[in-house]
Amino acid sequence: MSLTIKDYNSTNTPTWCPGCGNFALHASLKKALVELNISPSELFMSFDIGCNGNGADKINVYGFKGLHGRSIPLAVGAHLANRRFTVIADIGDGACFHEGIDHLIHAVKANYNITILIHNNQNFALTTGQATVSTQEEKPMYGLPKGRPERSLNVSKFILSLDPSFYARGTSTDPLQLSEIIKSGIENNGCSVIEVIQICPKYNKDFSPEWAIQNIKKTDSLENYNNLSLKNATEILDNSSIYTGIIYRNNTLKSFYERVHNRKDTLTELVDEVKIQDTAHLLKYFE
Ligand SMILES: Cc1ncc(C[n+]2csc(CCOP(=O)(O)OP(=O)(O)O)c2C)c(N)n1
Ligand SMILES: [Mg+2]
Repeated sequence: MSLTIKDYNSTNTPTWCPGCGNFALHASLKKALVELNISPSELFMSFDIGCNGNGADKINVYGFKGLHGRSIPLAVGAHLANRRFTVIADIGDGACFHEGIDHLIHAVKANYNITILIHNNQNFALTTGQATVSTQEEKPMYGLPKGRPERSLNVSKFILSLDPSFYARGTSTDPLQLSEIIKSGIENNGCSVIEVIQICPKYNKDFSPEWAIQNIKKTDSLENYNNLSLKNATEILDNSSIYTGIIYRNNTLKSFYERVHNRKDTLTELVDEVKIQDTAHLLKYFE
């Protein structure tokens, strides 16, 4: 029997605000999974803490919700243990670029074959809208009514500086394009970073659907845009318009397991090699 989106639906009531970009993101993800024919029992998702992480019980897959900023190492562990699973790390901008930024760097540099889905709503939403490093400079935020004093991080340029094997940017205002991006990210052999510019109607009111229509353009609309070219990718991130699509791919990079020599000829996964050890005899040393 063929898969449908209903196979991924859970019966839990969403806690997200009306109009939250998480609805669109989950719909795009489920559509992508159906079209790639990945069943709920073939997918592992790690979830973070935040509004994004509250999606953990809204999608019917194998999942684990860990500590704030730590969904990437959970995904890496799952991938290292069992490559039969498609692995996705779901994470917010706060978690990814503050608490867990070291894990992002590590995963991209190691080029584990996982997909990192960053919900970039430009704030710490679950804790009621504090500024993150991706919040626009000088923007008034919760606790900072006169504006944010720190400079922002250009997250796109930061990700590109890591020389990722795949970096794409989508938006929750275009779920069909986002679904295609997610499909390409999952199919990429390596660490795919997908940044989703996500509507947060409660704490980032400036980013409205109307604003998105005026300011967001697609790389597909550019003549001769080549996402294998670092030069093209760098130029596009300097543009005053925000472009969505696959920004950059480096398909010459080998994935982590392709570089681990001592596992090359092994047919089993690490999870198959787990042995049950009887440690009862050790207890006598503690008597
Ligand atoms: C180590 C740690 N620091 C801070 C918190 C408090 N906290 C919980 S959710 C959250 C905001 C998460 O923001 P983000 O990752 O952007 O996700 P969003 O809610 O915006 O989807 C924070 C700061 C925590 N739970 N653990
Ligand atoms: Mg956020």
